[in-house]
Amino acid sequence: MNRLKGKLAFITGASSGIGRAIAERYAEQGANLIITSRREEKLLEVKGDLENKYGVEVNILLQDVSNPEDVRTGIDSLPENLKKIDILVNNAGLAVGMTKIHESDPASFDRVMDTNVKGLLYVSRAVIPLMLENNIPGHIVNIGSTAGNAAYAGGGVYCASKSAVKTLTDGMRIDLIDTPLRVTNIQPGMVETNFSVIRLGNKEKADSVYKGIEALTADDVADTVIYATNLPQNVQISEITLMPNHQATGTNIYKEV
Ligand code: 8X3
Repeated sequence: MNRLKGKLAFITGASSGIGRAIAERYAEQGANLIITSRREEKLLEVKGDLENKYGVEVNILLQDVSNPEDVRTGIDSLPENLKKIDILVNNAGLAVGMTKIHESDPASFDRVMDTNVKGLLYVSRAVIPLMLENNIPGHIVNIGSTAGNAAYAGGGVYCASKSAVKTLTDGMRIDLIDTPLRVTNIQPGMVETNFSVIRLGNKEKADSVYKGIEALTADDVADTVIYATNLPQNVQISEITLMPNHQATGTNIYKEV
């Protein structure tokens, strides 16, 4: 049963990777979209592609989630019909490098925490009240990570940011316990996207991360988001952890050599 047709989904970081795949899966189900990112050209490309393929309405919102003013004014300026958001997917996130905390550039701490943690908070702070005011039985999906369950070498800050996503998701679910809103944390393990290219600075290094293991694809993650948000209103998935077949935990990975 398709409960997503005609719904309005707001997806951050939707110009590429997991965010773009999530946008496409919602469009495929007949949902209309608001997609956000800092990259207008990319957003326009996604909009054109999804509108052509699926005949849904795709609205773009240019915003840097780590800038609270940008987030607030961007969402305030949406026309009334686009303020009736049914599903918020807090996807925007990144990792910077694989270095020890005491050897890292302090600016990288800000980049990771400002996007993965504070960005999620700013967007949620703006969107959740709209769901409540409009009596919408909304759904908040936060994209966490297996990295949120335990730290690994060179990943201290990124792992901490995803631990925060896990705790914030639980906090939101508690805050919204007496409302129809549902809150879900999706925790993917290894997913092959541009994530590692951005993190490590080049494609060769990124390729070596996924060598010897069939990683998840962005579509695999998107399917899980669709599953969690298409369930009947009385079903609230608190957390889904998904990993490739040969990954057992965030740090136990079997690679064929
Ligand atoms: C990203 C997964 O394995 O790089 O969230 O930490 S991993």
